[in-house]
Amino acid sequence: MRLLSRLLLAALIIAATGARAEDGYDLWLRYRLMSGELLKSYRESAREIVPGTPSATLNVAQSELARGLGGLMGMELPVSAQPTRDGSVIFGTPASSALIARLKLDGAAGGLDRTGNEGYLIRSLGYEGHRVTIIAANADIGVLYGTFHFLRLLQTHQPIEHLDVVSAPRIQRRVLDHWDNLDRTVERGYAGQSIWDWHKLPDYLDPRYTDYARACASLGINGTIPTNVNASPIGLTRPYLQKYASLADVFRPYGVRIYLTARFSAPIESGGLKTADPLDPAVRAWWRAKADEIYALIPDFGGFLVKANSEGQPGPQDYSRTHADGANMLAEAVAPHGGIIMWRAFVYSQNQPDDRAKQAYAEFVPLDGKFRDNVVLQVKNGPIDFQPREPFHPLFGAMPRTPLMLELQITKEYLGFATHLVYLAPLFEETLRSDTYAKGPDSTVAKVIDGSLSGHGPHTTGMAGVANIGSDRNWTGSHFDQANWYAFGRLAWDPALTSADIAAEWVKMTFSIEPAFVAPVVGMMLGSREAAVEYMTPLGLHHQMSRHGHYGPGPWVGGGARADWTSVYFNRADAGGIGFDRTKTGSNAVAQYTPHVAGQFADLKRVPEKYLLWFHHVPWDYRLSSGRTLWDELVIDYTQGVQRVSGMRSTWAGLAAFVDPERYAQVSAFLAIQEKEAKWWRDASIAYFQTFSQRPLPAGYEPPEHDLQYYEALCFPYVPGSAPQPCQ
Ligand code: BDP
Repeated sequence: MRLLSRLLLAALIIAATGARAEDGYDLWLRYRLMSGELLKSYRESAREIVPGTPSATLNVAQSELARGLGGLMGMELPVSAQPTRDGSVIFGTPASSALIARLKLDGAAGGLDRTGNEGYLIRSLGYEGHRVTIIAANADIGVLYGTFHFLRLLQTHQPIEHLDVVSAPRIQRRVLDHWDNLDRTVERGYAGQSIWDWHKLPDYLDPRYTDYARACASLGINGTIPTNVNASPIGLTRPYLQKYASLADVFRPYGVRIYLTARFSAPIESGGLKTADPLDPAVRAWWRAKADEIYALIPDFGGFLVKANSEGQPGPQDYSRTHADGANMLAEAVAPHGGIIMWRAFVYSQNQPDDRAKQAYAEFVPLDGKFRDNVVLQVKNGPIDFQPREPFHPLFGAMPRTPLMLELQITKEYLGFATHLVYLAPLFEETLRSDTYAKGPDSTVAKVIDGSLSGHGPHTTGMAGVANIGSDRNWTGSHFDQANWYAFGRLAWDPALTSADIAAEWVKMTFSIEPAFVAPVVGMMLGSREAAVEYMTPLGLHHQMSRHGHYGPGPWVGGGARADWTSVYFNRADAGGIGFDRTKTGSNAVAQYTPHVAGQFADLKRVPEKYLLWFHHVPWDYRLSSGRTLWDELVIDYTQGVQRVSGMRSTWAGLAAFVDPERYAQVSAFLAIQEKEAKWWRDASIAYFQTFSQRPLPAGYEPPEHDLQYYEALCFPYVPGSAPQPCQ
């Protein structure tokens, strides 16, 4: 009896505090019961829901409102056709809601004229004697986005009595690129298998697909490419098209469109043609028919994403045609249906001896202005490959007559997989704010990709993120990696948001609103990317990871099939110094930037030190702005990276009281892994580079734990995200 009453009491406490086992599945959409004064005021401001004529999307908005408000405020809200009291939440479009139509929300004092197809406004108003909140948009999807915004205000404990929000996305195509294979492996995926259960599709629709679309919509992500850029020709065969069509049906109410990756040689492999030459009439006809077939199944199909003539993929150059010939052929096939082609600029060839960083520019700049209107060039943030830090890609300042979209990597292939806590918004923000000087000062990458610098009228704009999502219960392999999905979506909607604001929002929604928790965790997140740069690739080093699986350090990696897949190619360490000379005396990659930027990068005295070894080969005894030698500074940076991770561990150790035990324990364990691996990166890198510098470590700095042979001998044949590789 006593035991029973104790259990009852425990259950009551759990119900009252909202504490329960958390596995991360709910992401930032947890809607746990609030408490305190604010709850009282929310209960006055949100007392009933007033929908208009239903539609698939408006139904989603309504159930989200009910779920969100109900969860946060612990009550079921009545639904009414008219506002019957103060605290009505009226939502809809002028077409679906007579109330909203009557409120005349356009014109100077209005706002719907500023919200376009996807934007919304949220406003507190007086209506027939009642205080009401309206969530209004021109199209249903805008209402859904506005609904999520409104709920975010409550989740982050903002006042909601006097709202006047107008929001519209700065970028049109906000898409997730999944590098998922048809066998359910995920290239560079660290969160389990692919979430797409191809074998059971199209007949079984895992409820996770709906939850995925809902999470995307909560951020404004409006497109998904479910398959790998290293595409299988099977991916465009009829049975798979039917699978995508069933996914598209699930995603549609959430405003998420499907695009597909296309393998350039598919006309041969699955069409039985002898060639995939883009100028061959039969090939063109095959793609047109394929596009027609897809659109018959998926009327709102977005178009194709193509990786061609890169890393062994087929492409137009196999037939001595240009990237423009290839892209334009596909563009012609989807144009009648309103589709687009996202053609990747990530190309470099093993037959090209020139600096890998220069090759995309060399290929594409001569083609500026030669692409059809419905082609967008998808450019990675930097000229090499999603490294912990890269200067911005020179193409952003060099193709004024071609729409460019930005490609970011959310999955942390080069930043510690799922176990390292590395918040990527500062990396994304660094790229977006980089100034290309394409049209003088303030020609930032953000302005290039949002079209505001366009010299050729309005055009398609876009931002893609390589997804970090998989079948793991927490979606992304770790709790903190959810923040990277979140940050990508928020920045794609508004590239002007700051990493700090996004982090604070996410922490409050995902973990706890307590200031004593939010401040240290946001601090930890904001410093985490710099920590990773320091323990992996300080001072502009890049591409220093181990071969194949990219797990752990490998600055000694050399030889093999191609030089530009090795670390020694990029670090160029020798007795004389370290770094890649990309100035006039070296590869002259600096010349691909506009003169203002090139002048800065080329000048040893003016290059930002974070890019020093990216652009310069520097002697070991070169003095940095700190007054220290390059060698000492390198050692200190590597060490500082490790120390920062230790600092993150101790910060987290003091926060147990704010987090449920499940998530707390996993984050703690992962931080311990990160600390161990950060030390591994530091020690292995110092051990290797010391063989060239032949210098002692600065006083007080510990030598590597093992000798270089130990680190070089480590081998991991089974690494998530890549095919098994036997150890030699
Ligand atoms: C590299 C990845 C490789 C991808 C490639 C790409 O290691 O798996 O296929 O990017 O973006 O970073 O195509």
